[in-house]
This record gives sequence, C-alpha cells and structure tokens, in this order.
Amino acid sequence: MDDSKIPSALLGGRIRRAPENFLDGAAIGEVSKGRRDVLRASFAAAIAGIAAATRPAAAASDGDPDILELPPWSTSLGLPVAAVPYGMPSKYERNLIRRQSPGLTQVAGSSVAFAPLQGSFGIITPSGLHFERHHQGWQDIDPKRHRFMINGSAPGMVKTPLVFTMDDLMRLPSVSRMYFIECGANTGMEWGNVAVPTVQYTHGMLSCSEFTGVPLRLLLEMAGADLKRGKFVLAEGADGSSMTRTIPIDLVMSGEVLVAYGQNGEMLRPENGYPLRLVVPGVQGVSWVKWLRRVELGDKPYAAKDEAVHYVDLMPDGTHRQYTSIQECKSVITTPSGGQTLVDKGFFNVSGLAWSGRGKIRKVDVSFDGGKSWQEAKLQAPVQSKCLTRFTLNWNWNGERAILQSRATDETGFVQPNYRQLRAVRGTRSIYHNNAIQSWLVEPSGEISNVQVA
Ligand SMILES: Nc1nc2c(c(=O)[nH]1)N[C@H]1C(S)=C(S)[C@@H](COP(=O)(O)O)O[C@H]1N2
Ligand SMILES: [Mo]
Repeated sequence: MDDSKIPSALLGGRIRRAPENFLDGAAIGEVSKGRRDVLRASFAAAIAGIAAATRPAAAASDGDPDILELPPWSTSLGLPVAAVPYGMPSKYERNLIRRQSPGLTQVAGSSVAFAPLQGSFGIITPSGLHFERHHQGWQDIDPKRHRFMINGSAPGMVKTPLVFTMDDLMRLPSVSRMYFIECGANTGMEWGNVAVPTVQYTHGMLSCSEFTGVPLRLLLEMAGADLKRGKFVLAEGADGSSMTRTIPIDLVMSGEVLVAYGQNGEMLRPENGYPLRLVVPGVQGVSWVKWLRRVELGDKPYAAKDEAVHYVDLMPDGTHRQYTSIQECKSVITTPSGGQTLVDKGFFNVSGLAWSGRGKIRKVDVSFDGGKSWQEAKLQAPVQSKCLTRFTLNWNWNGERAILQSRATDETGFVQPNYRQLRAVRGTRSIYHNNAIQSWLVEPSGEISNVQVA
C-alpha cells in the first residue's frame, strides 16, 4: 500500500500510538481485562475521530461535547512562563517511563532500566528515558572535582601524560554527532526463548542521542602518543565498579571515539556518566565507559574482567569468544508490538527502528506472515552511520492472525539473521549479541505477543 492510496484524512498522522491508546509496556499478566477494554474503547474513539474528520457535519450531529463545547483550557488563563524552570512531560504521559524487567533479578545498584521503545517517535531518545545499566550504581559527580588523565602503559608511550579538568576539556574544539548505544546483553533473554512480553524488555537496552565531546584522537595527540607502539587504549571509569575496557586504536584514530560531556544539547545525565563518558560508536554499550577518568595507551589488549570473563560469547563448541564488540545489524518493530492491542482491523502505520554498528542502514523489509513474504519499508530521513534509523510501512490489517517481523540490511550488505540462522552459528546458550529477527504475533482479538518462529 503506498501513500497515494491512503485516505487523505489519515495522512495527517491522526493515529497516535500514545500510552493511553496502547498498552505501554506493563507485563501482560499485570493487565486486567478491564484495562484492555479501556484501551480498546479509547482507540475506537480515536478511529471514530478520524472518520469524523472526513465528515465534520455528521460528527457534530453526534453531539460530541469535545467538539461542541469549549473546554476549560480555552476559557481560562494559562500558567505563567517558567512555572516549571526545567520542563517536564505532560501529566498524561506518566506511563512512558524506564522500567526494570520483572523477569530479571534486581540487585541494588547493579541492574538495568529499559527504555520505553513502544512509545518513542523518531530516532532520538529523550535523556530522561535513556536506558540505564550500572555495575555498581550511579553517582552524581561534582564536575569541579572530576579529573581526566591520559597516560601510557610504559615510559615513552605518551610524551607528556596529561590531566584535564572539565574546564580544560570544554575549551577544546568539540563535535556533536548522533549515535545509538546498545548493551551487548540487549535481547539476551530471547536466547532462552523466554519471550518477555514487550519491546521495552526485549530491546529496551537501546538508546540514541546527539553526543557532544572532544575526539579522543585529539587528546592523544596533545599528549604526544606514540602511535607506532600504541595499538590499544584502556578506558577507566570513576565509579566503584572498576569498569575498564580495551578499545583498538584504529577506532580511536578514525576520529569517531569521543570523550563526551554533552547529550541532546545539555550536559550528560548523571545516570549516563556525568560529567564525562566515552562514546564508542557501533561498539556495545559496556565500552562506553561512564564517569570516565582515565585513558591509557598500550601495545596489547588488557584482558580486563569485563572483557575476559564477562561480555564473552559461549559458542556451540564450548569455547568463549572474546572481544566481540561491534553491534551487528538489527531491527525491531516498535509499534505495534508485544503487549499492545489492535483495537480494530484496518489501517495501521507500522513503525520500528533499525541500526548497525558497521555503518548506515541500507534497507528494512517487513513481513506480516512470519517471514514467508517481505515488503520493503520506507526509511525516514536522516539515515546516519551507527545511529538509529526509523522505518515505517503502511498496513491494512484484515483481522486475521498475523506475524510481524522486520529484517534490516546494512551498507556492508549484512542481512539480519532469523533465529535458525543465528543459532546455527552461535548455538543456543549465549547471552550477548543477539541480533535475530523479532516476531510479534497478532491474534484475531488484536492482542499482540512475543513469539519465536524458526
Ligand atoms: N563506569 C561505568 N561505565 C559503564 C558501566 C558501569 O557500570 N560503570 N556500564 C556499562 C554498560 S554494561 C552499558 S550497557 C552502558 C550503559 O550506558 P547507560 O547507562 O548510559 O545506558 O554503560 C557502560 N559504561
Ligand atoms: Mo551493558
């Protein structure tokens, strides 16, 4: 179905998948029948609104008070400017929040909060909804007392070890770029076919921001790095988790790795590493060291605990694969998705996200029959390297059982695998780096759940 065949009333984007219209990520078991009926009713009202828009006279004669009577907000004085010095979401959007997975053990200080992908638009994650992953809680560090050091692993590896204050860093030339960050464990529970209920819990360790910072390459050059001997850097955080990760120097010299202080036009949020974090585009989240206090140049990988023991891939032959850092090409349909309910058959604009740690997304195909047939989705501009890309496809649901899938291809030609293809290479006992095609089952009742098809 192309845009020219859509009734003009629909082109204005009047279907809004807001939390009040769609179940917003609560576990299915938590949703009472009554709540579902409310959702269905409110969506039916939204659909009716579209029909009404094409026949305004008929709608008015229905006696809808929201058309015929002036609401209080049209007849009263509004709140003054700066009533809220830092703007907050509408009280009607209270359901769009980060959540901890009911299926994961919750350890104080060492856990995950997932981003609500099902209610997000476009490609940028609002800073307050960015996912969180802390190995030992988060800190709100006094930027005046924060120091960032560059040193070498051996004498002469850098000519002059340097220590920067935040003021020192922020007077240097900076760049601002949009990149996704995905935890290597994102979608990890699906290896065991756990089928957690919503896209928030399957894919919500994923976010995308505009980051601002100084290229690490520049700081290494300032320190007089010996790039003939220096082949890797070690990044170290200032929190209590002893978070250190090895990063190959080629990535750093590409200029993409940033020592970042900015996120979406303001300083980083404390949960995301304020006042300084490493941005390592395309690489799994754990390498994006938060509360960054030191970078060391060395000649070999450091085999730190979070790369030698954790964040390794158990392969079918029983060996562990280390240093798999690039997040391969992946995508997911975010609306409609698990836990939501389609309230009626008919038109839906299907929408989702695609990304690749190797560059730009070239195309996304969508299937409504569990991968038997595919249609090419539309990619929304901008399509940027190592950034989320939003795709959409128009769908006329006939009210029958359907299985929705998306399959992304990146600019290297890599095609996102299905579970059979992924397991053939990676086995069945892994945790990290699951980039398989996600399936959402739509029942004739309109209810949507997470399923795995071979
Ligand atoms: N210092 C430090 N850096 C860290 C972590 C941490 O616990 N401490 N967690 C890592 C992990 S595992 C991930 S996935 C990302 C999460 O970043 P976010 O909390 O900003 O989403 O930060 C990484 N950087
Ligand atoms: Mo992570």
